[in-house]
Amino acid sequence: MAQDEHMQKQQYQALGADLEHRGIDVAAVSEALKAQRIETPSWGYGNSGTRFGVFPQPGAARDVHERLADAAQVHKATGVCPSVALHIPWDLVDDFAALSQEAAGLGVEIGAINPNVFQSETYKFGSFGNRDAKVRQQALDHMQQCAEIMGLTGSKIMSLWFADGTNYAGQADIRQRKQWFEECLQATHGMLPEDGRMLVEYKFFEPAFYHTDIGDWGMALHFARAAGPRAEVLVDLGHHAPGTNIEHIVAFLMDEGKLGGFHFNNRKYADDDLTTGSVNPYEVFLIYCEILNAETAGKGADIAYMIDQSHIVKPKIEAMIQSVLNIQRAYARALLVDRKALAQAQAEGDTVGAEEALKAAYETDVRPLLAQVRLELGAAADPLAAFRASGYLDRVAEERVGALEGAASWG
Ligand code: RM4
Ligand code: MN
Ligand code: MN
Repeated sequence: MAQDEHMQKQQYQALGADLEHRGIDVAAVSEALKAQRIETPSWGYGNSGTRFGVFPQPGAARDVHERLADAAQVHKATGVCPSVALHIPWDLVDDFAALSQEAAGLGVEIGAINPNVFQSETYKFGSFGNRDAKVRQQALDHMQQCAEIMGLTGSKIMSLWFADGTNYAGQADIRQRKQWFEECLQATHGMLPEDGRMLVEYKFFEPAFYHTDIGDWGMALHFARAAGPRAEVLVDLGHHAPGTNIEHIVAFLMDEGKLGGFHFNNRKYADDDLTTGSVNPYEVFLIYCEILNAETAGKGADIAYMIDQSHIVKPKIEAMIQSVLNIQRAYARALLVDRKALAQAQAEGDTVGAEEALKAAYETDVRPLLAQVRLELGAAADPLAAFRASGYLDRVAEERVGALEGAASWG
């Protein structure tokens, strides 16, 4: 161990010297990395699957209490994941104030509240877009319940995703549904606690395959504006058509002051919910570059960085830690971009030089810097190794009897 620590120190010093030489303020970069926050989702810790099957894992969390405990392990190892998003009713309990206390005891807090108006039979033809006013009201009642849960848990964010849409041409009046969405989102805005805000997520297909009521970021932006001042857009990385330039969307929304948050994950084909940065780590880096560009221009925003993943073949806690590490790496590298060199290359029409300014940062091995940041945060220099060495998974695999049954599945 002492040997490892010694190596880590040496690597950090070498990297630090290189960065200073490149004119980078290492102390400022470290501070920014220490302030980074990434929220993990309760639903990433339980058994889940695809519509073809569910492969239960030994020790997978069986209820919200165990999901919080697992999330606390991710925070302990990484030092940057102090909050946990809840999905209602998957995480419904009788006493949310007590749940909040329980979370605090574990060293974490309740983050975004995610209403669920897509699973019950009633919502077969939609929630806010349903032609039946009684169903729309039922969805609104659920929003009210979620707003109350925000009050009880101190959550500041209601995170909204709708499965609403149609499967066949002619199935419904799309224009009419848009208006119902506007009305219902406005009503939901009125339910928010005083210090709360709402995020509107979009997705271009699935489970509806002909049209989805909030199909892209432009529609989400429209609906956020229609809902009220405390509504913003949520960008889920997996919710775009293949090839979409997500960093462009990020830049656009930040300039409009309407980027509220992210659901980090990665995809190869559809809404795959794979480990963030596993398929395309460069994309995550470019997203952070756009965020930093907007921040530098005085267009910074209070962005909720959340993970939305469902781990099917990987052990869940390890997969979550991996995601956090990938996100940290992307941010760290973006912080190393020589913005002056980039601006100069842009001004001179030097396309190669501009791209090279990004690549120089992207190709830097930031692992020693992040290890140092984690040590300073009181977390583990190597979170994955530390978690594996902790024996936590073996322990819960023994304790959590029945974890191999009762699997849930969603799309
Ligand atoms: C959706 C969307 C939502 C998530 C559900 C489980 O595809 O990404 O954010 O809450 O899945
Ligand atoms: Mn999502
Ligand atoms: Mn999704």
